[in-house]
Amino acid sequence: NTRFNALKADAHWQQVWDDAKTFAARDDSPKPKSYVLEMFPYPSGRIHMGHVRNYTMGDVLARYRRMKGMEVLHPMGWDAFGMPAENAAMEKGVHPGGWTRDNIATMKAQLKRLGFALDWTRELATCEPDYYGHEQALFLKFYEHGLVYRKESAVNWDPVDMTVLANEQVIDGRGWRSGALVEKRKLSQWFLKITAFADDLLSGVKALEHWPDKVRLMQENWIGKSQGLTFRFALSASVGGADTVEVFTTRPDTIFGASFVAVAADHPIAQAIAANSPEAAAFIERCKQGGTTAAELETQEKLGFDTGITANHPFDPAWQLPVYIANFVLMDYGVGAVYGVPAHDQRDFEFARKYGLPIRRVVSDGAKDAPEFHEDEAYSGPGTVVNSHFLDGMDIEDAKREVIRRAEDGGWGEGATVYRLRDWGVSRQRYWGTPIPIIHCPACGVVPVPADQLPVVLPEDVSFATPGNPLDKHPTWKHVACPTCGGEALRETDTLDTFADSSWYFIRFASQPKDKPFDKAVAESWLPVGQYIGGVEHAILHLLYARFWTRALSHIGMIDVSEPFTGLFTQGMVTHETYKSADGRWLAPDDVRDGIEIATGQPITLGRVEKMSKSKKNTVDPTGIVDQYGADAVRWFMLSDSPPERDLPWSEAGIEGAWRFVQRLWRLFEGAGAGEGADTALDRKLHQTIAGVAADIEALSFNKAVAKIYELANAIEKAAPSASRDNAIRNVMLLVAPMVPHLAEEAWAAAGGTGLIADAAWPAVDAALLVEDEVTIAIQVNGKLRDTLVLPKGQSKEAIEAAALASDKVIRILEGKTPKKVIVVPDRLVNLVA
Ligand code: ANZ
Ligand code: ZN
Repeated sequence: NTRFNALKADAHWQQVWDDAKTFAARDDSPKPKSYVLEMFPYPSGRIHMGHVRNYTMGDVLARYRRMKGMEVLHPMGWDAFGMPAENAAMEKGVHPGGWTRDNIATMKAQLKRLGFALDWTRELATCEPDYYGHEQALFLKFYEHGLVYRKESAVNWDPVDMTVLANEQVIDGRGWRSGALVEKRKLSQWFLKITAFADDLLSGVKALEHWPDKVRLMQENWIGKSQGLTFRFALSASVGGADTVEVFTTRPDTIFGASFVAVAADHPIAQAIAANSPEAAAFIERCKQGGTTAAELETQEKLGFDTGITANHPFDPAWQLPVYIANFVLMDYGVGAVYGVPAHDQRDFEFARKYGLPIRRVVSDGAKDAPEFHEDEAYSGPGTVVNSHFLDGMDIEDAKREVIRRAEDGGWGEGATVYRLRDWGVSRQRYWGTPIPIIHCPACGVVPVPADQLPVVLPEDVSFATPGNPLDKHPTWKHVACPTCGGEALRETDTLDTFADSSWYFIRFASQPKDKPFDKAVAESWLPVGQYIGGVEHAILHLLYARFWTRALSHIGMIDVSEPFTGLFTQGMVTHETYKSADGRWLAPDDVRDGIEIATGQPITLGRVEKMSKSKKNTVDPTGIVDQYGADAVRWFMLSDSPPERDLPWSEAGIEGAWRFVQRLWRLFEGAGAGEGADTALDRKLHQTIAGVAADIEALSFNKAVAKIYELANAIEKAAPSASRDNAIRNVMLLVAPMVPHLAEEAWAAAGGTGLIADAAWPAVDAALLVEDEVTIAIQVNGKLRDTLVLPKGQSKEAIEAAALASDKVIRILEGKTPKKVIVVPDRLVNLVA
């Protein structure tokens, strides 16, 4: 017996696959095509265990499908633009490009070390002009077709650093570096018209049956289709020439629960009041503080300014509602004004508590329908309308329709289908992104960069020494001649949201000509991605944007695909114990041995098992582990211990167990000999395992496939030498080839297999061996179990009866008498009535 030398085998076979371009997908292949894709990584520095788990799953499926005779596209690339590169530039003084490309080199080597069956000939990085230049072309196509427009919109402005902040850089309303209170600023920004596809994106996601239900639901909620009503309240006094205020609601059923009307700080009514009231003006200034995210707005203290004006309730003009200016009402949503129903909306509830406004219940959840509301939070669930005159007793949905009908009949409001989804603001005031290919000319206005001037390349010589967008500060880059009039003009210095880069990379993987983003026919021959695998953290935005981008391309006739990913799987996280030192510092696994902090000799406290993260120091670097145990043991462990959708707790014991099993398989492979004769039970076990493992891999139930392979290995180890046993061993090589490919190649070569096992065919299943061919039949006399017989399956009633009557036990009980009646249930039981 020899030991499997994993490190040597890994290096050898990885070289062989590389040299032979084994996993390069052929566009012109006659085989059926399959596209397996894992979400491409952001090159942050090093590969982490989460990547390893994600890519191992995809790899097993890709290798399996190749063995099933498919032409598989399994590519890899880099989502290479983004803020961490700029942060590194500011903190370490390195260039974002250099930092990113170094990380790519490191991470690529790490991935190669794991032996993934990736088509590296199609590798792409979104930060290179040969990728983002095509993205600029697509942006301009969208522009041409009216799917791109420019609009004023609020950004987070850091008044100390004098820079625009991304939402994640605003922490508790303050800039992450300066600590200054963030202000809302209006800037002219580019938008993609995702709302034009709202209904289509919604009906599309409902039909994606190979997506997790929870992801579908998240997308549905994000799109948020609902029936709304826009209507006008008459005002007690006219303001700035208006004597009504228009509001938007999705809950017209709650109209009798209204206790105030509120307008946004930049609403014309608020502006008109501020013109004559310094207090109102000061309040409006105050509203400009704080971040722009929905989460920020949700948690911010709700503040209002009573304008002194009132609004008449539409169903009772004598009922006067105070009109406020409020910080939680947004100008760019609905019509920038609302009516508040404290009992049934949490924001309104907090507002009413603060300003002593009535809280009137108008929806009963069954248990409670008293008019006064004493709960601690608003009730926004379903129910029956109460305390609401003609709406009383109606279900809320019927009540909505009724109020809309009356508003339309009375001519004071209009119902409409509305979506929560907003257009996609893609302008980012940063350097490390795709330059928006637009030129602003004082004479001609907005001028798209002509196609023959693409790509608009990012300048390399930029400075991060002072705050602000380096593109804007660059001495020459933005100064260009207008393509239309030739006059002096300026380039757009905003770059595209990096979600744009990941919205079409899977198309570029499928087809990457030099002169255009993709070739229609070639891309269509691969798309849609049949199986997409990634983290649930991308369940909403990335998937929605990619679905939109694909639809937009299809809308303008560039590709005939609507849904980019027909199968989606979201894998669980890799977790690890956490450790804390005696004085409360997080400790890395390497800092701890047997409950003691190595450096100090102090006992540590064991924390919870949590997702591996740098902040908790509970990460394990995959490369160190691969160097110790070999790629196959790591791959096997990633697949074996937990269902793929669940968390996988990393443990030393787990990886060691995987390593031992790899060695055990090696000994098993070595133990094949020149056995003779058949072992039908083992044949049957083998074929059941082949079929079972195939079904499990197709269903991505890798841990179940692994369990079946363990069982088969046990059965082979127990079996006596036979031709069946040798055959089973050879087949195990094929069964494990997608999971532990280096071991499988090594064993295959040693056993004299032809070619690479990666190219071998998945073993065929003999259907006859899948069924158990013997059955156990119960023999009863007068309903009492007296004996059991093992008979070949499918015997005739007569044969079963004869066998039962021949049973020694039955003969003894019947004492020579002929039974009065014989009941036979084939393959199951015989009852003799004596
Ligand atoms: C009355 C009401 C009663 C509301 C109730 C909700 C619950 P979704 O469903 O997320 O689209 N709203 C409308 N325009 C707004 C704006 N510009 N800024 C802030 N809030 C605004 O939200 C629609 C609801 O958000 C609307 O329905 C409105 O409050 C509020 F029990 O009207 B509702
Ligand atoms: Zn011009």
